[in-house]
Amino acid sequence: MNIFDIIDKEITRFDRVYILGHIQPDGDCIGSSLGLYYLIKENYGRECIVVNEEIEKYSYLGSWTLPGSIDYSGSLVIQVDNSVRNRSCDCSFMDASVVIKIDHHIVIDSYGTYNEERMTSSCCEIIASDAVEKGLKITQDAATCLYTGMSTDSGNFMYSGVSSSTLFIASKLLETKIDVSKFLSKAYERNLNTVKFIAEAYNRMKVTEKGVLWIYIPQEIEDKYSLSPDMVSEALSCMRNIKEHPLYVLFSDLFGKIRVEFRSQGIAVNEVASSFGGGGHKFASGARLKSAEEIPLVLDALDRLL
Ligand SMILES: [Mn+2]
Repeated sequence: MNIFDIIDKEITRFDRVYILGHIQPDGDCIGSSLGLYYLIKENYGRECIVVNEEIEKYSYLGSWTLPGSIDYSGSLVIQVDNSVRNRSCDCSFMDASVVIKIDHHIVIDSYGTYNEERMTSSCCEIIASDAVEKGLKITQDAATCLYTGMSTDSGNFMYSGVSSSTLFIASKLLETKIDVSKFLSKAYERNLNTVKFIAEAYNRMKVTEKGVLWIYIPQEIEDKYSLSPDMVSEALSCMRNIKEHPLYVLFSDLFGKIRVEFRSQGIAVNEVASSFGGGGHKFASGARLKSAEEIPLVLDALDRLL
């Protein structure tokens, strides 16, 4: 079903409409929540409230409210780019009267009243594609947000999942005459501190017996470079596209737990991720471990895939 048919049907029934992203927001999370905000504002004349955690990198796309003190009861919530309910930026969203889930991850928790779950390369692609199909007016603000998410979630249209319709939809966004090189340079820029951290991450890279590449970033390194969680993930770039090593994993300390980010070229990693309580995509998944002592267990499970 086109998401705007659902929004058409539900939006007039509620005084308050919230659009929420997931924890540790990325370009697709911010792009899809703000992109949808601009589309609804332009085409339905309604002001939604966007709720997301803070991330400075994408602040050029617009502004939003921080989670924490919102009472969702009696409201409509549109939850974007978030596969499972407890990864929402504000878990109390389940108090809402109606929840519309719009997501592109492997389905493990259809928590919405409506669940639009499609295996596209980004959540922004779902929103942009349905807006194009419905003939909605797409402003430059909306197009900038949606193109940012489509680009950042697909490795700038390089990863598997990019289809002919991905590029068709991207070309529709370009018809609004947005200046892609200008705003994407902000999405992809790094500061010197991050580059110095990446140099250190290269030095910490290890390889298992079967050839799984891995890096562990402990808290003291995060403190040394004052890293936010999204900056820690930059260490994945050290291990990407290494010919002999299609499978790689990044471990990092996060709020007393170990964050695990699995990546691969052509080897499904999502089942290993879900066996450790995580999830995500076939070739890009995540999980959380209770302690660093579980790292060897994850590496053993990955070795068995090779
Ligand atoms: Mn996404």
